[in-house]
Amino acid sequence: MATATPAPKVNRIGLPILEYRGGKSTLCAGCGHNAISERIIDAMFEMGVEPERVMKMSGIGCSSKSPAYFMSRSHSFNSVHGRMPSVSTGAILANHQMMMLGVSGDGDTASIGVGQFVHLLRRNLPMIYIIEDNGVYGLTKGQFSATADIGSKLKTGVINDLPAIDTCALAIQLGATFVGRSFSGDKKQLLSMLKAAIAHKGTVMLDVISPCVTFNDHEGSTKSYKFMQENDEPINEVGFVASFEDINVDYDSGQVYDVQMHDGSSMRLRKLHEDYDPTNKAEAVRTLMDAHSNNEVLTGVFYIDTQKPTFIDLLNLVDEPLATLPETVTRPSKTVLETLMHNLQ
Ligand SMILES: Cc1ncc(C[n+]2csc(CCOP(=O)(O)OP(=O)(O)O)c2C)c(N)n1
Ligand code: SF4
Ligand SMILES: [Mg+2]
Repeated sequence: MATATPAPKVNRIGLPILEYRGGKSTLCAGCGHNAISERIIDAMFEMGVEPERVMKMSGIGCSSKSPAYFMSRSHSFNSVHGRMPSVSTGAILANHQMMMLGVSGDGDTASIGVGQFVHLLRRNLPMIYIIEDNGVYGLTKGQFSATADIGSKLKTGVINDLPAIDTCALAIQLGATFVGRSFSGDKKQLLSMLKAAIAHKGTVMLDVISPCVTFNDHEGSTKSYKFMQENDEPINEVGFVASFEDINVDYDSGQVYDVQMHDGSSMRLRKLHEDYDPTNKAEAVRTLMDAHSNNEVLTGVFYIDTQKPTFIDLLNLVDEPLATLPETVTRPSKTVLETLMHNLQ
Protein backbone atom coordinates (compact mmCIF):
# COMPACT_ATOMS: atom_id res chain seq x y z
CA MET A 1 0.00 0.00 0.00
CA ALA A 2 1.34 3.43 -0.97
CA THR A 3 2.07 5.73 1.97
CA ALA A 4 0.63 9.25 1.84
CA THR A 5 3.17 12.10 1.44
CA PRO A 6 3.09 14.20 4.61
CA ALA A 7 1.71 17.74 4.14
CA PRO A 8 4.51 20.37 4.08
CA LYS A 9 5.05 22.31 7.29
CA VAL A 10 3.45 25.73 7.05
CA ASN A 11 4.16 28.97 8.92
CA ARG A 12 1.72 31.16 10.82
CA ILE A 13 0.26 32.61 7.60
CA GLY A 14 -0.18 29.12 6.15
CA LEU A 15 2.72 29.14 3.68
CA PRO A 16 5.29 26.35 3.22
CA ILE A 17 8.96 27.37 3.01
CA LEU A 18 8.87 26.67 -0.73
CA GLU A 19 6.90 29.90 -1.18
CA TYR A 20 9.91 31.85 0.17
CA ARG A 21 12.42 30.37 -2.24
CA GLY A 22 13.81 32.05 -5.35
CA GLY A 23 15.52 31.04 -8.57
CA LYS A 24 18.48 28.66 -8.67
CA SER A 25 21.68 30.47 -7.70
CA THR A 26 24.25 31.13 -10.42
CA LEU A 27 26.89 32.20 -7.86
CA CYS A 28 30.00 30.05 -7.26
CA ALA A 29 29.44 26.95 -5.11
CA GLY A 30 30.46 27.79 -1.54
CA CYS A 31 30.06 31.58 -1.96
CA GLY A 32 29.00 33.09 1.38
CA HIS A 33 26.25 35.04 -0.38
CA ASN A 34 24.31 31.79 -1.00
CA ALA A 35 24.26 31.00 2.73
CA ILE A 36 22.90 34.49 3.48
CA SER A 37 20.07 33.97 0.96
CA GLU A 38 19.21 30.72 2.78
CA ARG A 39 19.03 32.52 6.15
CA ILE A 40 16.83 35.27 4.68
CA ILE A 41 14.45 32.58 3.44
CA ASP A 42 14.40 30.92 6.90
CA ALA A 43 13.88 34.23 8.73
CA MET A 44 11.05 35.45 6.49
CA PHE A 45 9.37 32.03 6.67
CA GLU A 46 9.70 31.75 10.46
CA MET A 47 8.46 35.32 11.00
CA GLY A 48 5.47 34.66 8.72
CA VAL A 49 6.14 37.69 6.51
CA GLU A 50 3.82 37.94 3.53
CA PRO A 51 6.19 37.69 0.50
CA GLU A 52 4.16 40.23 -1.52
CA ARG A 53 4.75 42.83 1.22
CA VAL A 54 8.52 42.73 0.70
CA MET A 55 10.50 44.96 -1.65
CA LYS A 56 13.93 43.48 -2.41
CA MET A 57 16.40 46.16 -3.45
CA SER A 58 19.98 45.85 -4.63
CA GLY A 59 22.77 47.50 -6.61
CA ILE A 60 25.34 45.71 -8.78
CA GLY A 61 27.70 42.87 -7.85
CA CYS A 62 27.52 39.14 -7.11
CA SER A 63 25.84 40.11 -3.81
CA SER A 64 23.37 42.36 -5.58
CA LYS A 65 22.36 39.46 -7.85
CA SER A 66 21.35 37.37 -4.85
CA PRO A 67 17.78 38.77 -4.38
CA ALA A 68 16.97 36.69 -7.47
CA TYR A 69 17.73 33.59 -5.40
CA PHE A 70 15.19 34.13 -2.60
CA MET A 71 11.54 35.13 -2.34
CA SER A 72 10.39 35.05 -5.97
CA ARG A 73 6.92 36.19 -4.92
CA SER A 74 8.28 39.53 -3.60
CA HIS A 75 8.88 42.76 -5.53
CA SER A 76 12.44 43.30 -6.70
CA PHE A 77 14.52 46.17 -8.08
CA ASN A 78 18.14 45.91 -9.20
CA SER A 79 19.40 49.50 -9.27
CA VAL A 80 22.53 51.13 -10.71
CA HIS A 81 25.84 50.32 -8.92
CA GLY A 82 25.89 52.08 -5.52
CA ARG A 83 22.52 53.77 -6.00
CA MET A 84 20.27 51.40 -4.07
CA PRO A 85 19.81 53.84 -1.11
CA SER A 86 18.18 56.61 -3.17
CA VAL A 87 15.94 54.21 -5.10
CA SER A 88 14.93 52.58 -1.81
CA THR A 89 14.19 55.94 -0.21
CA GLY A 90 11.82 56.80 -3.05
CA ALA A 91 10.14 53.41 -2.97
CA ILE A 92 9.48 53.37 0.78
CA LEU A 93 8.18 56.95 0.73
CA ALA A 94 5.75 55.92 -2.01
CA ASN A 95 4.54 52.96 0.04
CA HIS A 96 5.61 52.73 3.68
CA GLN A 97 3.30 49.77 4.32
CA MET A 98 5.84 47.60 2.52
CA MET A 99 8.90 45.98 4.10
CA MET A 100 12.17 47.08 2.51
CA LEU A 101 15.06 44.61 2.32
CA GLY A 102 18.23 45.83 0.64
CA VAL A 103 21.11 43.52 -0.27
CA SER A 104 24.36 45.15 -1.27
CA GLY A 105 28.07 44.38 -1.47
CA ASP A 106 31.03 46.00 0.25
CA GLY A 107 31.99 47.59 -3.07
CA ASP A 108 28.43 48.63 -3.87
CA THR A 109 28.10 50.20 -0.39
CA ALA A 110 31.49 51.39 0.82
CA SER A 111 33.26 52.18 -2.47
CA ILE A 112 31.08 53.58 -5.28
CA GLY A 113 27.95 53.87 -3.11
CA VAL A 114 29.33 55.46 0.04
CA GLY A 115 27.86 58.90 -0.73
CA GLN A 116 24.33 57.51 -0.88
CA PHE A 117 24.86 55.10 1.99
CA VAL A 118 25.75 57.79 4.55
CA HIS A 119 22.58 59.77 3.84
CA LEU A 120 20.44 56.67 4.18
CA LEU A 121 21.92 56.14 7.65
CA ARG A 122 21.21 59.74 8.73
CA ARG A 123 17.52 59.35 7.91
CA ASN A 124 16.73 56.18 9.86
CA LEU A 125 14.68 54.97 6.92
CA PRO A 126 12.66 51.86 7.83
CA MET A 127 14.77 49.32 5.98
CA ILE A 128 16.93 46.24 6.48
CA TYR A 129 20.25 46.90 4.76
CA ILE A 130 22.53 43.88 4.42
CA ILE A 131 26.12 44.18 3.23
CA GLU A 132 27.43 40.86 1.93
CA ASP A 133 31.00 41.72 2.82
CA ASN A 134 33.85 39.81 1.17
CA GLY A 135 36.37 42.67 1.04
CA VAL A 136 36.61 42.49 -2.76
CA TYR A 137 34.73 43.30 -5.95
CA GLY A 138 33.81 39.66 -6.63
CA LEU A 139 31.93 40.28 -9.87
CA THR A 140 34.84 42.14 -11.51
CA LYS A 141 37.43 39.53 -10.50
CA GLY A 142 38.50 40.37 -6.99
CA GLN A 143 39.99 43.86 -6.62
CA PHE A 144 40.16 45.20 -3.02
CA SER A 145 37.09 47.10 -1.81
CA ALA A 146 37.00 49.79 0.86
CA THR A 147 36.22 47.24 3.61
CA ALA A 148 39.43 45.26 2.99
CA ASP A 149 41.63 45.35 6.08
CA ILE A 150 44.96 47.10 5.94
CA GLY A 151 47.72 44.54 5.37
CA SER A 152 45.43 41.90 3.86
CA LYS A 153 46.65 40.16 0.74
CA LEU A 154 45.12 39.45 -2.69
CA LYS A 155 45.68 36.09 -4.40
CA THR A 156 48.15 37.87 -6.70
CA GLY A 157 50.23 38.87 -3.65
CA VAL A 158 49.17 42.55 -3.73
CA ILE A 159 48.95 43.97 -0.18
CA ASN A 160 46.24 46.45 0.78
CA ASP A 161 47.88 49.51 2.26
CA LEU A 162 44.71 51.52 2.98
CA PRO A 163 42.65 51.32 6.18
CA ALA A 164 39.20 49.68 6.02
CA ILE A 165 35.95 51.60 6.38
CA ASP A 166 34.09 49.99 9.28
CA THR A 167 30.52 50.16 8.01
CA CYS A 168 29.15 49.31 11.47
CA ALA A 169 30.99 52.16 13.22
CA LEU A 170 29.88 54.49 10.43
CA ALA A 171 26.26 53.35 10.69
CA ILE A 172 26.16 53.78 14.47
CA GLN A 173 27.73 57.22 14.33
CA LEU A 174 25.44 58.47 11.58
CA GLY A 175 22.11 57.33 12.95
CA ALA A 176 21.15 53.74 12.07
CA THR A 177 19.15 52.26 14.94
CA PHE A 178 20.03 48.55 14.75
CA VAL A 179 23.60 47.73 13.83
CA GLY A 180 25.33 44.37 13.87
CA ARG A 181 27.89 42.16 12.22
CA SER A 182 27.63 38.46 11.52
CA PHE A 183 29.28 35.74 9.45
CA SER A 184 27.57 33.82 6.64
CA GLY A 185 28.88 30.61 8.23
CA ASP A 186 27.20 31.28 11.61
CA LYS A 187 23.67 30.02 10.91
CA LYS A 188 22.30 30.51 14.40
CA GLN A 189 23.57 34.04 15.01
CA LEU A 190 22.64 35.29 11.55
CA LEU A 191 19.13 33.83 11.69
CA SER A 192 18.40 35.42 15.11
CA MET A 193 19.73 38.76 13.90
CA LEU A 194 17.62 38.66 10.74
CA LYS A 195 14.46 37.80 12.69
CA ALA A 196 15.08 40.70 15.10
CA ALA A 197 15.79 42.94 12.08
CA ILE A 198 12.36 42.08 10.66
CA ALA A 199 10.77 43.17 13.96
CA HIS A 200 12.67 46.49 14.10
CA LYS A 201 11.29 49.84 12.93
CA GLY A 202 14.12 52.00 11.51
CA THR A 203 17.37 51.40 9.66
CA VAL A 204 18.88 47.99 10.36
CA MET A 205 22.45 47.77 9.07
CA LEU A 206 23.93 44.27 9.08
CA ASP A 207 27.45 43.74 7.84
CA VAL A 208 27.71 40.03 7.11
CA ILE A 209 31.20 38.68 6.40
CA SER A 210 30.62 36.51 3.35
CA PRO A 211 33.73 34.84 1.91
CA CYS A 212 34.36 34.99 -1.85
CA VAL A 213 35.66 31.48 -2.48
CA THR A 214 36.99 32.38 -5.92
CA PHE A 215 38.97 35.56 -5.15
CA ASN A 216 39.37 36.08 -1.40
CA ASP A 217 39.49 32.84 0.56
CA HIS A 218 43.25 32.29 0.77
CA GLU A 219 46.02 32.69 3.34
CA GLY A 220 46.53 36.43 4.01
CA SER A 221 42.85 37.31 3.55
CA THR A 222 40.90 38.58 6.58
CA LYS A 223 37.53 37.70 4.99
CA SER A 224 38.16 33.98 4.42
CA TYR A 225 36.32 31.06 6.05
CA LYS A 226 39.49 30.05 7.90
CA PHE A 227 40.18 33.57 9.21
CA MET A 228 36.59 33.97 10.44
CA GLN A 229 36.55 30.52 12.05
CA GLU A 230 39.70 31.48 13.98
CA ASN A 231 39.02 35.15 14.74
CA ASP A 232 35.24 35.62 15.05
CA GLU A 233 34.61 36.95 18.53
CA PRO A 234 30.89 37.36 19.39
CA ILE A 235 30.24 40.36 21.63
CA ASN A 236 26.87 39.00 22.68
CA GLU A 237 24.73 35.94 22.09
CA VAL A 238 21.64 36.97 20.14
CA GLY A 239 18.34 35.37 21.10
CA PHE A 240 14.99 36.27 19.58
CA VAL A 241 11.42 35.50 20.62
CA ALA A 242 8.78 36.60 18.08
CA SER A 243 5.62 38.35 19.30
CA PHE A 244 3.53 35.26 18.47
CA GLU A 245 5.72 32.87 20.52
CA ASP A 246 5.64 32.18 24.26
CA ILE A 247 8.24 34.04 26.28
CA ASN A 248 9.68 31.94 29.10
CA VAL A 249 11.70 34.13 31.43
CA ASP A 250 14.58 31.90 32.46
CA TYR A 251 17.58 34.17 32.56
CA ASP A 252 19.70 36.09 34.98
CA SER A 253 18.75 39.71 34.24
CA GLY A 254 22.24 40.90 35.22
CA GLN A 255 23.75 39.10 32.23
CA VAL A 256 21.18 39.98 29.59
CA TYR A 257 19.82 43.01 27.74
CA ASP A 258 16.19 42.28 26.98
CA VAL A 259 15.12 44.58 24.16
CA GLN A 260 11.42 45.08 23.53
CA MET A 261 10.90 45.39 19.75
CA HIS A 262 8.21 47.52 18.08
CA ASP A 263 5.96 44.61 17.15
CA GLY A 264 6.00 43.11 20.68
CA SER A 265 8.82 40.67 19.95
CA SER A 266 11.75 40.41 22.30
CA MET A 267 15.46 40.31 21.55
CA ARG A 268 17.82 39.03 24.22
CA LEU A 269 21.45 39.97 24.10
CA ARG A 270 23.51 37.85 26.46
CA LYS A 271 26.77 39.56 27.29
CA LEU A 272 29.91 37.70 26.24
CA HIS A 273 32.37 40.57 26.07
CA GLU A 274 33.20 42.49 29.26
CA ASP A 275 30.30 44.72 30.33
CA TYR A 276 29.15 45.77 26.87
CA ASP A 277 26.04 48.00 26.69
CA PRO A 278 24.41 47.92 23.19
CA THR A 279 22.37 51.06 23.91
CA ASN A 280 25.44 53.25 24.46
CA LYS A 281 26.41 54.81 21.13
CA ALA A 282 29.82 56.16 22.14
CA GLU A 283 30.80 52.86 23.75
CA ALA A 284 29.73 50.96 20.64
CA VAL A 285 31.94 53.07 18.34
CA ARG A 286 34.86 52.92 20.78
CA THR A 287 34.57 49.12 21.10
CA LEU A 288 34.70 48.74 17.32
CA MET A 289 37.70 51.05 17.05
CA ASP A 290 39.50 49.11 19.80
CA ALA A 291 38.72 45.83 18.02
CA HIS A 292 40.49 47.12 14.90
CA SER A 293 43.59 47.99 16.90
CA ASN A 294 43.56 44.47 18.40
CA ASN A 295 42.89 42.74 15.03
CA GLU A 296 39.67 41.24 16.39
CA VAL A 297 36.54 40.64 14.30
CA LEU A 298 33.66 41.33 16.63
CA THR A 299 30.22 39.99 15.71
CA GLY A 300 26.81 40.39 17.32
CA VAL A 301 24.46 43.33 17.87
CA PHE A 302 26.58 46.42 18.54
CA TYR A 303 23.88 49.05 18.83
CA ILE A 304 20.12 49.25 19.23
CA ASP A 305 17.76 52.20 19.69
CA THR A 306 14.04 51.47 19.56
CA GLN A 307 12.95 55.02 20.42
CA LYS A 308 14.29 57.19 17.62
CA PRO A 309 11.67 58.34 15.08
CA THR A 310 12.02 56.98 11.55
CA PHE A 311 12.11 59.14 8.43
CA ILE A 312 8.41 58.29 7.88
CA ASP A 313 7.57 59.61 11.39
CA LEU A 314 9.62 62.76 10.80
CA LEU A 315 7.79 63.51 7.57
CA ASN A 316 4.48 62.92 9.32
CA LEU A 317 3.20 60.85 6.39
CA VAL A 318 -0.44 59.80 6.33
CA ASP A 319 -1.13 56.12 6.99
CA GLU A 320 -2.44 55.45 3.49
CA PRO A 321 0.54 54.97 1.13
CA LEU A 322 1.14 57.91 -1.22
CA ALA A 323 1.15 55.37 -4.05
CA THR A 324 -2.50 54.45 -3.50
CA LEU A 325 -3.95 57.85 -2.48
CA PRO A 326 -6.46 58.97 -5.12
CA GLU A 327 -5.70 62.05 -7.21
CA THR A 328 -8.71 63.84 -5.69
CA VAL A 329 -6.74 63.91 -2.42
CA THR A 330 -3.22 64.54 -3.69
CA ARG A 331 -3.99 67.17 -6.34
CA PRO A 332 -4.56 70.76 -5.10
CA SER A 333 -7.86 72.27 -6.30
CA LYS A 334 -8.02 74.95 -9.02
CA THR A 335 -8.71 77.65 -6.39
CA VAL A 336 -5.69 76.61 -4.30
CA LEU A 337 -3.43 76.71 -7.36
CA GLU A 338 -4.84 80.11 -8.43
CA THR A 339 -4.24 81.55 -4.96
CA LEU A 340 -0.71 80.17 -5.00
CA MET A 341 0.00 81.77 -8.40
CA HIS A 342 -1.54 85.02 -7.24
CA ASN A 343 0.73 85.10 -4.16
CA LEU A 344 3.79 84.60 -6.38
CA GLN A 345 3.02 87.71 -8.50
C1 LIG B 1 28.93 52.60 -12.50
C2 LIG B 1 29.64 51.27 -12.49
N1 LIG B 1 30.96 51.23 -12.20
C3 LIG B 1 31.60 50.04 -12.15
C4 LIG B 1 30.93 48.87 -12.43
C5 LIG B 1 31.70 47.56 -12.42
N2 LIG B 1 31.36 46.76 -11.25
C6 LIG B 1 30.38 45.83 -11.29
S1 LIG B 1 30.19 45.02 -9.84
C7 LIG B 1 31.46 45.92 -9.14
C8 LIG B 1 31.90 45.70 -7.72
C9 LIG B 1 31.03 44.78 -6.95
O1 LIG B 1 31.61 44.55 -5.68
P1 LIG B 1 30.71 44.26 -4.43
O2 LIG B 1 29.64 45.28 -4.29
O3 LIG B 1 31.62 44.11 -3.28
O4 LIG B 1 29.98 42.91 -4.79
P2 LIG B 1 30.52 41.39 -4.85
O5 LIG B 1 30.59 41.08 -6.30
O6 LIG B 1 31.84 41.32 -4.18
O7 LIG B 1 29.46 40.62 -4.14
C10 LIG B 1 32.00 46.84 -10.04
C11 LIG B 1 33.10 47.76 -9.74
C12 LIG B 1 29.54 48.97 -12.73
N3 LIG B 1 28.79 47.88 -12.96
N4 LIG B 1 28.93 50.18 -12.75
S1 SF4 C 1 33.13 35.52 -7.57
FE1 SF4 C 1 33.20 35.47 -5.34
S2 SF4 C 1 31.48 36.79 -4.68
FE2 SF4 C 1 31.15 36.24 -6.83
S3 SF4 C 1 29.83 34.43 -6.78
FE3 SF4 C 1 31.96 33.72 -6.93
S4 SF4 C 1 32.56 33.38 -4.78
FE4 SF4 C 1 30.74 34.67 -4.74
MG1 LIG D 1 32.33 42.38 -2.41
